[in-house]
Amino acid sequence: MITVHHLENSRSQRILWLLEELGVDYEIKRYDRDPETSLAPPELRDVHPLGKAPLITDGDITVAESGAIIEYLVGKYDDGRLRPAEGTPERLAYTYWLHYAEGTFASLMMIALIMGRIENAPLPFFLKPVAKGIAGKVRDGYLGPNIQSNLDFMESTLAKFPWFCGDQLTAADVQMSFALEAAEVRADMSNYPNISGFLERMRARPAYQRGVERGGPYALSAIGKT
Ligand SMILES: N[C@@H](CCC(=O)N[C@@H](CS)C(=O)NCC(=O)O)C(=O)O
Repeated sequence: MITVHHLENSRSQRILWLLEELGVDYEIKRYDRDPETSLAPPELRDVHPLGKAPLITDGDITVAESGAIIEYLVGKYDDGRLRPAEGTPERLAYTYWLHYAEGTFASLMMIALIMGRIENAPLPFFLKPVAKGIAGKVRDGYLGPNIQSNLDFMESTLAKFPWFCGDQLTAADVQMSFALEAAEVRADMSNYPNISGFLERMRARPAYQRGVERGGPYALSAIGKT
C-alpha cells in the first residue's frame, strides 16, 4: 500500500490527484504546517532527511521530489494514458513541462511568497521602508518581468491545446497544477484566460475533486501577490 505523506496546503495535493487519476489504492498521513512559520513539522524528517512534501512510501521504498514521485507512480501504474509514448513530440513536451514546473516556475512563485513575507514582516517602523524598497527592487527588476514572460509562454501553449502536451491530460499537467494554483493567488491572472481555463478543466475532473476531498482543506497563501 502506498502512503502519501501529505503536508496541508502544499505540493503534495497533486500526488493525491495523480493517484486518483491512476485509480491506485493509497493511504494518507497528514501533517500540519507550523502556524507561525508555515514550515513542515519535524516528523517529516523521520521519513526523509530533507523533510519536505510530497513524500511517498511504498513498502521499503521512499520517494521524494514531486517529479520523481510522479515518474515512479506513472512508471509503475500507468497504462499509457498519463505519459505519452517514448519518441513522440508529446513525450518531449511531457518531459519538458514535468521539469519546468519545479525547475523554473515554482521558484518564481517561491520568490513572490518570500518578497510578500519581507514586505509584511513585523519590523520597527524605520526599517519597513528599507524592507519594502529592497522587495520592490526585486519585484520590478526581476520577479515581475519573469512571472509575466512565463505566464505569457504558458498562455500561448494553452491557446493551442487544452492540456500542456496536447489534447490529452498527462501527468505533466498534474505537475504543473500546483505552481499555477500558486500563480492564481500570487499574480495578476486577469489577462490569462487559457491558464484559467486549464485550472477550470482540472477542477472539473472527478479525480481532482476526490484528491481534494481526501486531502482535507486546501487553500494557498495569497501573501506575495505581485
Ligand atoms: N521541489 C520539491 C519542493 C518540496 C517543497 O519545498 N515542499 C514544500 C511544500 S509546498 C514544503 O515541504 N514546505 C515546508 C518546509 O519547507 O518546511 C518538490 O517538488 O517536491
